[in-house]
Amino acid sequence: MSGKKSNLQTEVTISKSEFKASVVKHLHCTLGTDENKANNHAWWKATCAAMQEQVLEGLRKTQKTHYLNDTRAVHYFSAEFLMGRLLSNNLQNFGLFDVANDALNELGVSLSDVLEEEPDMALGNGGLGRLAACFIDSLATMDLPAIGYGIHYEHGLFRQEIQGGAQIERPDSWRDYGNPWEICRPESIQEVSLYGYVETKYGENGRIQKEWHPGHIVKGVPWDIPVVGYGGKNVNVLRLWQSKSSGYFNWDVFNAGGYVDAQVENVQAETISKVLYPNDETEAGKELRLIQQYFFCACSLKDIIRRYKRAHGDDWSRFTDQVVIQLNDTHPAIAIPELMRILVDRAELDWDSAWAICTKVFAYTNHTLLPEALEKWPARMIEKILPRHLEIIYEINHRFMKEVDKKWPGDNEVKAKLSIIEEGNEKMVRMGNLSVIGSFAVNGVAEIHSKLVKQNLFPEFDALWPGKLTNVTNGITPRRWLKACNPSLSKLIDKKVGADWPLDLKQLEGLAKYADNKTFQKQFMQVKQQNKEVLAAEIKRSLDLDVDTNAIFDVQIKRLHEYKRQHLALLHIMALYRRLLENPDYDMHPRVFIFGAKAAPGYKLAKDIIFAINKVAEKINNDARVNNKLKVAFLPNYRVSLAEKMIPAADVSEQISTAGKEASGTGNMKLALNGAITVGTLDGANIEIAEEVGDDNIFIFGLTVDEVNALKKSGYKPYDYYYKNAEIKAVLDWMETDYFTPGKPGALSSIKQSLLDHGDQYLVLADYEAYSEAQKRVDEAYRDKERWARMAIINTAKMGKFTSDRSIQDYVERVWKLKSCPVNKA
Ligand code: Z15
Repeated sequence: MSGKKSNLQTEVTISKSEFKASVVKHLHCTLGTDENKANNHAWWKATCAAMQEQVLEGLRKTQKTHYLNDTRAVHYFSAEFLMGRLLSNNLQNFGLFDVANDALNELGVSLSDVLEEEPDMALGNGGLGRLAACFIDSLATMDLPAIGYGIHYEHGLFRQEIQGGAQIERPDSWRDYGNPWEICRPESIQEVSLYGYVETKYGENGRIQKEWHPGHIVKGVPWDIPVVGYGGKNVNVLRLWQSKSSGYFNWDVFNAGGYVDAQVENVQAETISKVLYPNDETEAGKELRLIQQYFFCACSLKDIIRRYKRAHGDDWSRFTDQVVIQLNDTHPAIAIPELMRILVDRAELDWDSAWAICTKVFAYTNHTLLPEALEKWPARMIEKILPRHLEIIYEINHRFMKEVDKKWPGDNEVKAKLSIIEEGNEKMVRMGNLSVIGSFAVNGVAEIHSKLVKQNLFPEFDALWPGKLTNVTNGITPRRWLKACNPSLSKLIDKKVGADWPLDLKQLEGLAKYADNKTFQKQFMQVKQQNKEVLAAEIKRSLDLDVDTNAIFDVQIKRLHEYKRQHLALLHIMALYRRLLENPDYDMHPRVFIFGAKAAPGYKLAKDIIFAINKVAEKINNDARVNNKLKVAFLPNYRVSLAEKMIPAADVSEQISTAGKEASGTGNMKLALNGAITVGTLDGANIEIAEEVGDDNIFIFGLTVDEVNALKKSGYKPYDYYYKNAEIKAVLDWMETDYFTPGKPGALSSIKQSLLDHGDQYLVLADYEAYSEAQKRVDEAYRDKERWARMAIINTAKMGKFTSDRSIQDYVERVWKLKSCPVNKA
């Protein structure tokens, strides 16, 4: 990034006493309470309201600036935005954190307690949703005209409880007591059609006209969440759509005495934005999910077109200059046929002109190669819900097949592969193919992933349109993931390299020269120690478990998925336990393995792995023979706000996916930025992290992508590893006893079965020995305090590449062609 603003140069200057007065005013006038009666929740709301005054002033100025400059803008379409909490972030970005802290202090209130009152805005599952949140933070920070479009879910990702070791899902009701940040915009309500049929009409000039007669109409109500850029000058918006009944009232049904039935239609309309689907990387193919996708895309496109027409009327010629739409995975891919429908059926453009517009507007990000995550919808389902869209999809495909035939004449195999339609028992619409065909740019999210997208997923598309497939390596916002979550480390960094690193993360490189400095090493590790003590207190509070902060804090935090291999870590933990039981003098530095993970509610084996981790933890944590060396803590309800507490305290970062399966990973970046050392495979962004920190400052192990492929090709036999490696055998057999589940032998055996009888798809056993050996290297390195401190410092110093500002700059230059538009004064 070129812009080198100092973080002192913020737009807003409000004094402590003014802030105090504002909080008290809101306590009285917004919340109807007073300083004596108010609880922390009321203080939280009043503090948000005080902050929101500043935020909305920034929003107004930003929107005016964008309007007056008629700026080109990016529209980030995403079914998920995993925002987490906003108060601390907004205070930080406005440079008002200390002001608020002091102001509340004088009112006898603790800001950190107040911050804990805020429910996480968990409108996302994991990496993909959090990436969207980091990206809109960077867009706002970099003064880029941008709007996030998504769904205003009434219930975000479920709250996880652990009962008897097992995951229980509870509804997340983040808005039950109100959301102080969101603004309803009834003036921008949109209507969305569903179901019905298509009428074919013949115009005077012989032109065929299609008219969709919908069966249902639902309303989309927009809620705006201000997105405050660092420095507080630029405030963008995240616009989330809530579904409502359109108010269309079926009087016929009512007159027939069906008042209740008529109301049922309302209930159905309001179901659309009720709940976030909790599956990360598996497509369930549910009708409601497709309706959710179409609902938010249709609302958002209407919104974009309304704004465009306000400036340009019916002249479509400048549309592609003003509008670019980034599709966050294929979830919003239905926007492509929807824009075609608007242009062809409504604006009455000819097909070719409409297609030319479409293919200059959309760009698509692919986030996975996992076949179960690649969306396919039954053609029959699309036909029922969106009959006109299915026709349009067929027309897009028909014309595309002609193009394919020009390139590969008569090659039916390549046609079958590239077709949007998958033929078979049930015709399916492949949303990935539709996205590639309808976009002008397609990107993967890390170098290796983008390479595999080109080589394995879409090789023919790459041959057909050279240069269309590209890479933009993911990033994370250093404002939330270092400055706000790790204030002690941030202050230490400020002293060494100045305070501008949150806007220019490459400046962290300036820390490298202190990597061997004993004093700095001490300071750096002292901060880590303090953060570990804070997390230890949280572990005590949450699990009633005592952990030794001199132990290595070994952290694996991510969605529970077999490809991420939490069970590889579990086998190794069991092996350490076994080594300690067999030899009480087994030489290892004390270690606490700390997990956070949610499993999709319908993903049986993932839930079994959570259960197994908890059962093994229970046994180990209560076994005095090994307690001075080994503990396991599974922290329930992993979420953004918990990540903010875990990441600053981590010594070791577990990034152990099967090579080729993790598209990028972003937790890997957050942990390394906070001085944790990665134990990782050569997968996703781990490879680029290794390039940045150097081989001495990371623990790489395991099979590479090529080795994985070769092993699978030669016929992988997990039983070979079971019989060859006594430790693997002992540990897997242990799972079948009732040692960890007294009275219930076999309660953990589904894991063993998946690894042996079901073929161990993710090569856990093949990588076990290398992993165990890498963990010995970790142990040895940690005992050398200076070596470890040096490694940790280098990790923080070399993370500059992974700021989401760099990712966004890549998108701006290579995809969006956007110009920044700083907000005018006054
Ligand atoms: C998701 O969180 C990711 C990919 C998906 O296809 C879906 Cl549906 C959800 C993740 C990737 O697994 C992760 O490697 C990547 O860092 C993240 O998206 C952001 O790109």
